[in-house]
Amino acid sequence: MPPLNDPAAVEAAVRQAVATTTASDIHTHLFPPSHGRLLLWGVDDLLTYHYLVAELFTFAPRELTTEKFWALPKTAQADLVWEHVFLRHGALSESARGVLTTLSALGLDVAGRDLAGMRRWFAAQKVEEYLARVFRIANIDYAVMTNNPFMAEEAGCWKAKLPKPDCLKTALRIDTLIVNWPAAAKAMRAGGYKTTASPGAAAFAQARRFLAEWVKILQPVYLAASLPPEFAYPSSAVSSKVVDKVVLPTAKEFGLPVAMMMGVRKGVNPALGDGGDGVGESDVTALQHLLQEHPDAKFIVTMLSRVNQQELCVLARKFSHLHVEGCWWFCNNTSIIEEMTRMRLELLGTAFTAQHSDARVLDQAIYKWAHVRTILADVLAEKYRNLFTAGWRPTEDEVRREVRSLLGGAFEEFCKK
Ligand code: RAT
Ligand code: ZN
Repeated sequence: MPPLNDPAAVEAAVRQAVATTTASDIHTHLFPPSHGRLLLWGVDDLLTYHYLVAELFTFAPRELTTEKFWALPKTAQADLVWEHVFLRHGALSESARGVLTTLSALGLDVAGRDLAGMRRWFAAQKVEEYLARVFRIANIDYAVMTNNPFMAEEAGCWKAKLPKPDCLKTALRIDTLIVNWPAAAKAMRAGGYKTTASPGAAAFAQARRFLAEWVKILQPVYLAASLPPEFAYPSSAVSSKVVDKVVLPTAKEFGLPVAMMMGVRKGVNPALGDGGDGVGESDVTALQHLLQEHPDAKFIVTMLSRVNQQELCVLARKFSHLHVEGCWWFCNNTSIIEEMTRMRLELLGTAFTAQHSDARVLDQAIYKWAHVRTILADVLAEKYRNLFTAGWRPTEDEVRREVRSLLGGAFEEFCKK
């Protein structure tokens, strides 16, 4: 393959590669269609996404209380979001624009503002075919789910061995174990494990057996947990002990990376449900100590606070057993994705994963990937322009290789090594 000898050809190759390279979506909240109502999809689920519910209450009149809202059926909740966020206030946020990008990509006429018509269109879709269609439009080969054995409904589906399509991979989610030992112990007891509410060696041994059972059931790509800003390591807190005595030994035994999503302040406003969580600055030295003390474990990390991003990148330059991924949740906004992606490229080259969709609603995979591809193309075009000025002449294949690295290739390499 010949080197690209003029800047316009380089830019065209970059834009083409970003637009057409298949991505792997390494963190979502999707479920197999066989798990029934756990898999959210369609316009009413799109409109009642918790990001949009939180936004609704920034606009809603005082009389609309969260109690009244939650008591409504889903279609009525969706109507309220449509009315207040879209019709009355212009749909300017990232999540609102995302709904419009998604509907347009599906061929629906959003300019017509015909919510009833869109509902009729969705009612005619069959979920299995629709899932394949969404993956095709988003151009993703697979999505990693979030599989929580501490949630009885989810656990029941796995125990019943319901079918799972190959394009959905599993991740064993263990927040409860790390941040709420009494609740985890109770859930494990319900599953027949002799875990006591007070943590100790015997209970930890049972927890390891529990995780081993779930590793066997799920065959996960990684173990995962979201952690509060206060997470400290090492420390005398139970969370630190659980990491040492249960999580890391399990990860090492089965050769699984530990994915940590750091910096979420849970339930800042519980009345908003899933939309009620906030963000706080994490202590990045907790991660540093984990990396220093466990060179034989692998960590995949994203952080929620914008101010943590540079420290995280610097750690990834120091420790090859750390993989940085995604612009998570409150960082999943155009301006912040752009800034983070540029900084990560400058500090790490392409040895990171640019984004995960975090889709809670199947259809969201469409907009989350469409939006990030636009930003990635602009940032990479700039970087390749600078390289051209410096005299470097890449080939089209090399450009494609680096784009794939950012869209899942680097993640797969990291998991293999
Ligand atoms: O982004 C979200 O939807 C959050 O509610 C969380 O699910 C977060 O992504 C997480 O995985 O904890
Ligand atoms: Zn998530």
